[in-house]
Amino acid sequence: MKFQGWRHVFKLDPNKPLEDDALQALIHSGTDAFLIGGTDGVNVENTFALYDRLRHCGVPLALEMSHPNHVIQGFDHYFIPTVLNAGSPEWIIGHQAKAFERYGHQFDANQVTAQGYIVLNPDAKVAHVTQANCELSVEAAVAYAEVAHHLFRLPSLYIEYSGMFGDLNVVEEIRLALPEAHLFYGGGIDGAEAAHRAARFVDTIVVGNVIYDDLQGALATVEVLR
Ligand code: 1GP
Repeated sequence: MKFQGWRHVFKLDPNKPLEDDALQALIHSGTDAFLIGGTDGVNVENTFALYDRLRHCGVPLALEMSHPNHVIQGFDHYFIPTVLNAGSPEWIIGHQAKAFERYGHQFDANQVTAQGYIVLNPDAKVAHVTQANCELSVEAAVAYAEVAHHLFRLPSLYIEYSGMFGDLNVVEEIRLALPEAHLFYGGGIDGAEAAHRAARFVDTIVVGNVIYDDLQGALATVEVLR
């Protein structure tokens, strides 16, 4: 299934340990895809190790290419994030240009998708690393999304609250402004209820940290698919 059809995604961090039993439970959960990515301590070795454990699992695998050194062949899909409200141009276009300089010739354009991130939790690691300006009014957050969709014509947007459950008013306003954009939401989804609340306004919900904190809570989020 192409990413446009994904409703639920588990985001796996190559730098976090995950027992085989837990991985098997996630594989058989019914999720639409695994997104591999993280901010801290991710390198080509741990990314490949996780890919290797998943490559025959039957669930679509996508790599979030947040660093040009971590590209691995074989994924079903590649997302290239650009952090729209980053404080440093490196995270808007610098790393992406480096990735294409090195690997552009290997990419099938149909497998690579830009993800326009709007990072809205100032305490998230990704906010620190990218020096994101998270102090955005609702109107400003909507404007970032509109620029990304209408001017830059990015094929997907990612409303990122990593580590906290976000302000659904912001998410709803972006949805209302851009009914046709493919919206990802991630942040603080820790069970079925949070999954349902976020899924009302976006195409794809992304479930991350809870996998490592409360596996049963993580598995319960797949209920949005039923
Ligand atoms: C992180 O958006 C994802 O990039 C998921 O967020 O880890 O808070 O679930 P959580």
